[in-house]
Amino acid sequence: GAASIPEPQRAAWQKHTVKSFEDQDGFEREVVRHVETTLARSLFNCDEKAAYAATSLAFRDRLITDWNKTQQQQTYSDAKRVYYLSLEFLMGRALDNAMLNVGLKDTAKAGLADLGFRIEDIITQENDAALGNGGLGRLAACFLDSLASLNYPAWGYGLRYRYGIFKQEIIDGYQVEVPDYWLDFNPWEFPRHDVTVDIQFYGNVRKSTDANGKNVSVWEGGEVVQAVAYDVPIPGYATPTTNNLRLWSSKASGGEFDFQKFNNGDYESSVADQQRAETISAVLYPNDNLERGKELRLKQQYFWVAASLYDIVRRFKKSRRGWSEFPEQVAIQLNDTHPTLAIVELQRILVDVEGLEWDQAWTIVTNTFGYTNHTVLPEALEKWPVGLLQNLLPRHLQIIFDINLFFLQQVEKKFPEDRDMLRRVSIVEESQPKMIRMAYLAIVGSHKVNGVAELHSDLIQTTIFKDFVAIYGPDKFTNVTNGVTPRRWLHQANPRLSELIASKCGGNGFLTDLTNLNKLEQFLDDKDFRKEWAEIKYANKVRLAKHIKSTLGVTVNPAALFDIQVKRIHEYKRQQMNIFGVIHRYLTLKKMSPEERKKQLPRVSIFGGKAAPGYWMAKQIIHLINSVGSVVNNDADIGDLLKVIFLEDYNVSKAEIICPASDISEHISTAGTEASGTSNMKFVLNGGLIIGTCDGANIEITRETGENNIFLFGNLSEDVEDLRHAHTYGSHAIDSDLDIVFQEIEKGTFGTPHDFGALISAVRQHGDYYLVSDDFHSYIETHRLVDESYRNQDEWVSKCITAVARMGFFSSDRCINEYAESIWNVEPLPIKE
Ligand code: F55
Repeated sequence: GAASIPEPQRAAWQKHTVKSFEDQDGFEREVVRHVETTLARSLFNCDEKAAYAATSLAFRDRLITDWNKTQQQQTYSDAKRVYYLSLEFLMGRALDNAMLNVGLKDTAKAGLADLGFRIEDIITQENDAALGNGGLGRLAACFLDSLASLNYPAWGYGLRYRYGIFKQEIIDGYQVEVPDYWLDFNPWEFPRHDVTVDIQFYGNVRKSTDANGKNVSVWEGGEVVQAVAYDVPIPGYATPTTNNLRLWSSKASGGEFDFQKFNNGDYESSVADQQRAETISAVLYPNDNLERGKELRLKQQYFWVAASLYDIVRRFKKSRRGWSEFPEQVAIQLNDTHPTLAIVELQRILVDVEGLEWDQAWTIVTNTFGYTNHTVLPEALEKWPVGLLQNLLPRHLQIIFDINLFFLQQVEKKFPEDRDMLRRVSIVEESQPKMIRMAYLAIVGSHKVNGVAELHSDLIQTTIFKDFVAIYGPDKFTNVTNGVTPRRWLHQANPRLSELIASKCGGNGFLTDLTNLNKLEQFLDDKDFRKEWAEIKYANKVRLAKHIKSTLGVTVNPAALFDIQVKRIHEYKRQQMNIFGVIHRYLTLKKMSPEERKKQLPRVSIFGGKAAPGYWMAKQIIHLINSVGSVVNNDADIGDLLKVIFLEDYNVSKAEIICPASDISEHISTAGTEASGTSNMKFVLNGGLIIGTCDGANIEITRETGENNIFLFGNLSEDVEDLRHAHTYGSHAIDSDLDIVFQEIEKGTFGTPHDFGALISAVRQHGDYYLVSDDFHSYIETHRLVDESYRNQDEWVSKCITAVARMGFFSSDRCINEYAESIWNVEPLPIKE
């Protein structure tokens, strides 16, 4: 263990223990100290980057004190810990969040002003930590915030990618990807060069007998890569609890170079080895909801899982408890199937390294893990070719085969003679080549499996995992509806609304118990309150309009209805339907007389989101949106009545500007395809309404906020199968309004028609898998209702306030408490000052 200072010397330590600043004067002193000493600069040489560096170092110092205290008390108390394993943590910026969580943002604002800076200019210097694709990665970040804010002893484990999700540029209407090198200055991470783990790959397995004559497997040979820990403090809101996010970075083992090769003059090969090792944590895979079976991806998964488990087991062993107590000390949550090898790795450690019997080890393993599913899309379900595993992780493949064997024996007992059942549920898919089905392995190796919204949890139990419900019974499966952290997504993103709410709800208590929002309903008829509410929304739209002007040069009218769809671009999310709807609106306006046009409600249609670099259809959608924008935005007949905006490089920090600025946001996935959605929650929380399908969490948002306060449309998930069948086997007449839109595109109104041919033929010729045509009419009709409703501003504002008042359920705090209670069996551990 680490060395500790002997008792007689501790008084000296305590006398000098670091005290962080408490007021403006203290803050300024720390900033100047960091500028002059840490950065070795001066007041003659301090730009905004330096001021950001010094400010974040000042706050970092503050966090460290609480962080150390938290880690000490969590260790000392011996409480059960949660480990959240996620290949993605979409954290965004840390400084603003840290200032608000310790309650010193106003202090910093005044201090920075005194030193000659505007706080917004300083906050925006920070690079986003963009270690994720979309909802799944951002959910992990919200969960860390809630775990700390609720005082749960919890660690996140992930990969320290050198490059996060690519930056998106739009050039001539097309997406261009630019690498995201974000680490040039990152004050929020602490390299722990003393916390390393050697990770083995390849090699082979030798059967042998140990001293007691027991059969054992020895995994030997192959190559070794070193994992180095980087720790990131995660401050809770208004609590000293500061948890840890541990990110692993890969490095060649044996130091900078392989000395032997180096000394032999084999420089090239020694540098190549080093680079190959560092490649493992080099880049985040940019696919959302698509699995592509690349060896490097599998290496990333095992590297991260093996390092994390070694670390977790090492920590457990310090408690000197028996192995059977492992699940009472450790809960591990798998964020999707990406960390499923953790199940196999723990079994390997317990059996091969610690010498436990298979069954005893397996009981420990299954009681330790929980698995969260985030999708039912078949193309997103992870499968790995047996050959790839055989080569990279030979011992793990054997263990998987054994897990499968025992599992199938159990199934066989319960369903004798049901050969087809065995084939269906086997972890090993008997295809050519054979594949390991990671979701099945995750189910078999966990004690709980959850979906992320009610409909989604029902769907997994009745479709993709139906057989497993029959095998294990329904209690193994549960729902935990997603949530978002109100600290970042209300308090930080929308400070004026947060302040107004606080003034009506008796202070900031709603930020830690979001159900307190319900007090707002009492003020529904309060004139001044409503006026301020509307003014705040308007100011947030002005802010977004400025961003649009400065980034795209397009002027939009903040008084227009802002209609926003921002999320990863995917056919199932149906941005194509949205832009077809925009074209329909444009054509309708064009047909009108100038007098008639004057009566129309002005609209700004805003899109944003990245396409996976290899997802050609998604890139076509981006191109169509931009092409429509350049025609519509320059049409003198149309003017302010319609603007079409594609915001470049949608990310967390842009979402913080966008979410507070919507009148309506679009969550229009084909029913049954969007597991939950979480931006729907962020937009409503910020006083915008939703147009959406009966999908994911939209359904629960409707139940909570009332069906008069949401615009639902489209076919239901139970009808999707039949509709698809009818497209393929019946005659498929497409919607007449949609047909008019297609004809206009084909006329060349928005540029070379050929460019958009695939988007049209997906609907006309290829079965319209996402039901764009089936839903188009009700989509257009519902947009008409939106316009109508918006014209009555009194009614509109009432809907918005009512919806916000009823959003309490969608806090990630509620969600984390549900996980803690029904899956992890952990209790909060408040940290003593
Ligand atoms: C990333 C990589 C792979 Cl290999 C597969 C999926 C992803 C990914 O980014 N998935 C994702 O974001 N899923 C989303 O998870 C959210 C949180 O649960 C849901 O709200 C959303 O519906 C779902 O699509």
